[in-house]
Amino acid sequence: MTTTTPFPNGFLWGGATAANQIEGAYDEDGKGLSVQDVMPKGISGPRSAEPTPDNLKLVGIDHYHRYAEDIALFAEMGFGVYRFSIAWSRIFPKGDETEPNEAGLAFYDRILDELEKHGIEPLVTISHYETPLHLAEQYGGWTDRELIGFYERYARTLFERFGARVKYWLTFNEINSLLHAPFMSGGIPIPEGGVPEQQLYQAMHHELVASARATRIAREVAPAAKVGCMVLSMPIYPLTPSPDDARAVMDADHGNLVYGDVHTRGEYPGYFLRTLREKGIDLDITDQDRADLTNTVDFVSFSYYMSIAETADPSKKVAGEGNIMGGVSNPTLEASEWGWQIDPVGLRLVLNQFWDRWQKPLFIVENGLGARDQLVEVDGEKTVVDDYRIAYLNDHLVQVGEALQDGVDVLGYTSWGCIDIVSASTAQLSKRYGFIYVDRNDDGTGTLERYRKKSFGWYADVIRSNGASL
Ligand code: BGP
Repeated sequence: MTTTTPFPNGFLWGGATAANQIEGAYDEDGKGLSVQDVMPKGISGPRSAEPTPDNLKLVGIDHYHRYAEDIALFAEMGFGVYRFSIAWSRIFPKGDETEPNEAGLAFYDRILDELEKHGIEPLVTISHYETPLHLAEQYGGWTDRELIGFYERYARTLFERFGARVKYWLTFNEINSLLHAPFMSGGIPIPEGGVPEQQLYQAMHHELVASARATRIAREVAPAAKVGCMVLSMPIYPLTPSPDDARAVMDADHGNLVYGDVHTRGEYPGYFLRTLREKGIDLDITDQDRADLTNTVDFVSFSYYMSIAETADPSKKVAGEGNIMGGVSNPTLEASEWGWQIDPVGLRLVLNQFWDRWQKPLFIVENGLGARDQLVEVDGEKTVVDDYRIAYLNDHLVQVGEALQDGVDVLGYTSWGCIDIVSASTAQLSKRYGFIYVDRNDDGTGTLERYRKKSFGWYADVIRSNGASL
């Protein structure tokens, strides 16, 4: 019996992580501090003056020393691609040096050696919420135009060192989160009363210019490289069919889609310029900036976890739980324990929206379910019976198949947190995403042993059958 699948031959199946959430070794081999090393409570908690022992990211899951074992487990599942980030402050410890830290570069050579050994394609995020702390404290993060030059030097160093071994590159993780998470996403210290909007939007502009310049440099230095932008995606539904709610959705959508518009069209769209006018924001945009922005990307990648609703009615504006992008809860959807509303169909909608809007190949580089897993013993083996995660992923991948049948060009899928790692929003380990359980608890105790969950075998079957087993 021939098994049919909507997934094309060569579809890239894999998983995703980020340096600050997996590596640990926060000060080893010359690594400088990043903003994550002083965020012990995650995105909404206060930063600390210095790294503190309660910050689980200082050790992470010790991937810095256990990378070979972890990559072998990814290979056992049959990964064709593995997304990871390079920690900027391993390469330039303070961020404004002129010469890179060789020990930092050598670590990622070792990662690439292991991936090559197993025939796994690397997909590298250049900056994944890991701005060097010195750039935050000395320059105010991305509010300072100088960061464009520092980022350019960093990106050029990576393309020169790894350009022959890495085909897929992402410039910034969730570049559209800066306005909502200035310190984590833009390395911008947040004063009492918040960061003035003029500074936030100027920082957004600097990142977009830096992303475009990195794209141009890749073309010069690593011609085989494919460069993508990476945005946080979230379908937004009107809370009621009223035109006012529909317009509220359009406004919210514009706030998110402008980043992909700039990366694929090479200029700011009219609706964004109107937003700036109405906010009284006068961006410093040079002629060189405008020329730089025309360096558009090869593909668009995005994270997908949930959808939200939106309304024009202030009385209904009960903030959507758990997510940084605002919106309100959708009464028709269930939510995870952290309030993220589960909507597999939303993934098909986003894939169609992005394909129709930008006509660029798409890459799903984050999707997964964070849950409190229970380690149990089955037939003498320690494991987690994570049927809830299998159901979440299966339902979402079925929708990817639907989008492929809609004619959407999807390059691949890297499930988020393919191994348990530290959560970005909560800075905890108990919000687990992995196919692999890691024995480390929120209080820092644990053996760091790895155990295959039930979803490990399930995902191996999905990959082996190229989606036919869904
Ligand atoms: C995205 C980040 C990832 C990851 C993911 C899951 O916003 O790009 O780094 O953390 O969210 O979120 P969390 O870890 O907070 O559950």
